[in-house]
Amino acid sequence: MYFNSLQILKTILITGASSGIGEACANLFAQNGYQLIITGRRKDKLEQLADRLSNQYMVPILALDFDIANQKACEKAIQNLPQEYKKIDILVNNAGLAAGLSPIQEGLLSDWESMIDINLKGLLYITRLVAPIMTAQKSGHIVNISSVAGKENYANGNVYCATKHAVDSLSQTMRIDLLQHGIKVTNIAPGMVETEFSLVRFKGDENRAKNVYKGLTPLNANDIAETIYWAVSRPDHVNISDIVITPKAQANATTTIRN
Ligand code: 8X3
Repeated sequence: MYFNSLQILKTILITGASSGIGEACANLFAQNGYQLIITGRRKDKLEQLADRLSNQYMVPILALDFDIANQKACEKAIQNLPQEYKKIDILVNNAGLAAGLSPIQEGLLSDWESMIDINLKGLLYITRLVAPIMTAQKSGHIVNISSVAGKENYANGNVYCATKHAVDSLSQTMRIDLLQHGIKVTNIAPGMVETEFSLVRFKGDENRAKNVYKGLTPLNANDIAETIYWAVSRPDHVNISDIVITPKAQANATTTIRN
């Protein structure tokens, strides 16, 4: 695929793109000819991804490494976008994490704060900066990555579930606020997806992380990327509001069947 400056490419901004669902989205959208803005905290991984995808798919890619939990850093990144990246068609609010799995009386405040700062405040900081770009264009699509933990609660999920419930709620209210501006909002609620998610939640404990998916086939990051791609590639008059997606072996947040 070759692009020249006369071709108008759609631009997608993906947060948390250095691994997992974000990386899979970057890959799939680059493959389909989108211009990418990828953000994350891990500069090396982001730049390697940008190099690989721009070589493989010949699309323009801007890699921005900053901490989404830092409001000033978000502002600097979005306000200083190069001219050719200033029109953003799709925002995928993907950056997020689970930290810890402890009962409320034992949870670490630092874990709670990082989940609130990234999953909730970071999503809001980026949305507050990108939504006005979309309202000025009178077009755009925001995809929020929530979770089955944003639909239901499970033991020890407390603050993680609360942040994902908040994302689910924000998807609903964003859809109302942005309706008159012609902007679509899609909420995606994945169940078990095997990425770095559990490794991060259990602070690098590989055995604990592996046990989460033991005896079942979890979703992979590409399953979610394909779902997002499908949702944003519907005809203009169609808005996909909300998708819950789980492995075949998972009925809801707390019910699985394992071999
Ligand atoms: C990830 C799904 O069930 O581990 O958000 O919370 S779950």
